[in-house]
Amino acid sequence: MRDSSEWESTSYRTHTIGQVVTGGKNLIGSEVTISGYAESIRGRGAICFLMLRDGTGKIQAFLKRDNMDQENFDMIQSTSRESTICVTGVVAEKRPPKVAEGDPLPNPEFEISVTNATILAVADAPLPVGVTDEVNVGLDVRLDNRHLDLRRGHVNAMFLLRSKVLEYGRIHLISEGFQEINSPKIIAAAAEGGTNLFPMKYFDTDAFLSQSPQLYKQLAVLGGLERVFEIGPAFRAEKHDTYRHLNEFISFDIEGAWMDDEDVMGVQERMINYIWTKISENDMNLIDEINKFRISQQKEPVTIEIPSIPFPRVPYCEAIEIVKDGGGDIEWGDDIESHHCDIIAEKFPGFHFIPRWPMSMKPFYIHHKGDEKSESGGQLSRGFDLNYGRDEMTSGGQREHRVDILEDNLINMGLEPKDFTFYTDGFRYGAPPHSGWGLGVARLLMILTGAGNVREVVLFPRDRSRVTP
Ligand code: AMO
Repeated sequence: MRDSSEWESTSYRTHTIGQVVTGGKNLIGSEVTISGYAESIRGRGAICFLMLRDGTGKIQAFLKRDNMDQENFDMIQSTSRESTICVTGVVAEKRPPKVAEGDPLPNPEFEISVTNATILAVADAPLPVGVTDEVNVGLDVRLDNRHLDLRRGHVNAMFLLRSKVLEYGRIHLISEGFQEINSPKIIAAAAEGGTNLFPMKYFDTDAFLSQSPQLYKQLAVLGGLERVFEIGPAFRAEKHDTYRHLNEFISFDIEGAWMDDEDVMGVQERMINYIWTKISENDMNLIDEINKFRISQQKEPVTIEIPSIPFPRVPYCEAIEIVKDGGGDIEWGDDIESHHCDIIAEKFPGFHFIPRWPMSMKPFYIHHKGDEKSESGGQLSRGFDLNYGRDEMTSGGQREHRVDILEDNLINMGLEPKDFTFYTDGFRYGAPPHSGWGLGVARLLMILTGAGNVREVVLFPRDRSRVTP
């Protein structure tokens, strides 16, 4: 539920339900108008108890046939759950429940003694997804009916938390001098390899949906914007069907001039530390709401432990040794897959960076220093990942700012330099060394909410089988 103490009145309410519930003492005897969803409608004959819920709280409205328009009373008494209703009435203190002698008195609760009420919209019955009942419907049915699923307390709390994560992330980056940008999502060249692009027709030419703001955030920095960030959609035509991949996801990106990989790892860990700190200070009510549901499902509650910084650095070469020692089948030059990450996570269960990947495994824009080689002689790069348990949260790195090497990289990776002149031209007139990263927002939310699937924390997920709602 949201804190609405500062909200102004609107045409449909003088007060939010949250304002009445928390400020009820000062409102006793006053007339208020509130609007909400009918969570339950009880009572027969001449009286009716209506539990109303808005996004800020729940309150009981007490309706008496003799006190109001009788036709309206009858309609409300026979209406369906989740219908929306506007009521006007007087705030009263609810009679407190009996307490045993010596026990503390509960906080006073308030109700509305209704003088006027109207139905704003009638809900169909039955509901395809229960809002307050514990109905066991699968994720697919919930996502098909996301508009109702979102009304459930813990789902609502997850999306509030998501908004908080973005807010705190923004605040932190702005405090470190980053400015927000918006890069185009209709593009002509691939940043992250050409195989997973969604093609589209752009008037008479071919274009694609952007896989990442990568090349544009770099151009912004080359242009002198120094430190930029963007929170925006990225599209990947990947045929993955896993708990952590979507075909459209929100990428939280930064890019900064005069910074190397280590510098931007610092930005990342400070930002994550700040997000966790702020959540533990301000938003434990949301975590409690999520845990109430988790406990009802016999799931472990989530805990918010502020990750201490710096996060461990487990360089790629060391990570490979850890996996091998743990019995994993891996060789230098292989990708570190989830089952390998499980082995690393036994030693490093929280956030940990994996820096210095082989250059051959990183995109063309990643920087390498010629003399940084593995024991077997393989070229190392300034690319890194941030992992948590078995999941990758972030990729990033220092970027190649020397245009001749950048063009060699393109050729070595089978790409056409002429397709990238809009990008490489940006490096021809003086280019600062720069670095950045891209963080998958939904993956971070999986940690905070305990969700086992990114779809839980994405409003309307897009995967191979879902383009609606
Ligand atoms: P990368 O491709 O690793 O790097 O993506 C960055 C982060 O985005 C998230 N992510 C995804 N989340 C959900 N579904 C997907 N299909 C998906 N793909 C990626 C992950 C990942 O770590 N340009 C670089 C970033 C950079 O170097 O600045 C990039 O896009 O959490």
